[in-house]
Amino acid sequence: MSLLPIITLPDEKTLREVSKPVATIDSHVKALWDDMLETMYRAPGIGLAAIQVGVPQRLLVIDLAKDGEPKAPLFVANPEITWASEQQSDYEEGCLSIPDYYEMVTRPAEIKVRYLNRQGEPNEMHATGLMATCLQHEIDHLNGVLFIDHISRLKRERVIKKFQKAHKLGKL
Ligand code: GNR
Ligand code: NI
Repeated sequence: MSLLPIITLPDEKTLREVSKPVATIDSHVKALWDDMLETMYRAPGIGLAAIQVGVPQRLLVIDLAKDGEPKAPLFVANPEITWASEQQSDYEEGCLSIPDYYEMVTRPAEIKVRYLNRQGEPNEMHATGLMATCLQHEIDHLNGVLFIDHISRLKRERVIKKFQKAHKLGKL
């Protein structure tokens, strides 16, 4: 297992890529999931999409277990949202690819997701609360979408500019 570097803004070239479905759950996919999980735990974060470590495949990991609780990793490949509730909910989101920035995002409160699990079997889950938010956040990453795309254009452009400026200053 190894820690992978997490890609952050201003690298939109990578973060805006649309990831490709995986054909089979083989040893390479499992090794990548394991590295992503270790990277996510270390960050720390509650979810991570493969594109955040530079791999444009439709893979993600989530673990919502709190400190001191037993780990509860969820390994997801090729997720598809098959149903979303009319009811919306607000959650203050952050992203490991946009460090130290948090904003309220409104999304469907409940969703159903079809995906392949670690055994390569099709599965469907009904997610609510933080799991619903986190799954939608991660599935967005697979489509090149960031949580700042769900906030006002003014706030989005401001945060992107801040990261562009910091990057240029760091490179001088
Ligand atoms: O660690 C994370 N926390 C979080 C909090 C609220 C909504 C979404 C998230 S996901 C984020 C990790 C991340 O960037 N995943 O892509
Ligand atoms: Ni994120």
